Amino acid sequence: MRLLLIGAALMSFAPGAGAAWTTWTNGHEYQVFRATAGITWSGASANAAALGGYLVTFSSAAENNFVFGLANDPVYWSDYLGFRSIGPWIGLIQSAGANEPAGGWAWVTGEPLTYLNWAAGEPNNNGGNEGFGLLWALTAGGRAGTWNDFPNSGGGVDAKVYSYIVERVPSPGALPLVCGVVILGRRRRS
Ligand SMILES: [Ca+2]
Ligand SMILES: [Ca+2]
Repeated sequence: MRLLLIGAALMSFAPGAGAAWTTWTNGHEYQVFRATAGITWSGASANAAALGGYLVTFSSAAENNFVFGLANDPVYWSDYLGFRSIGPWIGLIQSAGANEPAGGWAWVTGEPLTYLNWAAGEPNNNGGNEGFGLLWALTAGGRAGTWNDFPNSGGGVDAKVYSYIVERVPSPGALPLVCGVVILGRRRRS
């Protein structure tokens, strides 16, 4: 029993341990995070890196649909001017000086941006400063897996972004290390 507790304690120090990561068919782990005071794209991206990952990237409709399932909860969404709904930040970014509104978009990982899922009318560079991607629904109180370009700081006082989605590739050495400690402990005991 004591050795099992040691193993559990070690696991609690693993990056992101104790949180609800969900693994998809590609082996990557995904989690939606809330930021109750609001968060910029840059802040969310830094948090993702600190967790050993990156803001989520969508290589296919299947991946987009799977991740939207994780984010399809009202706690991650906020109102935009009473007629749209703001979802979590994703790993889409536009290079400075690109042709507006659709030029220069890329995934933060450098993966090819081949699959596209912009909401109708997006990207539109509304206000002239929208260079960061998030999930966006075209109805008040709605939720959707479609994308919008948005300002880094959100769309003003009444249009903050309160969540973000992190994707990460599990480290192949992490789990065997923990298991090895538990096995070693058992051997000592016997
Ligand atoms: Ca991905
Ligand atoms: Ca936009």
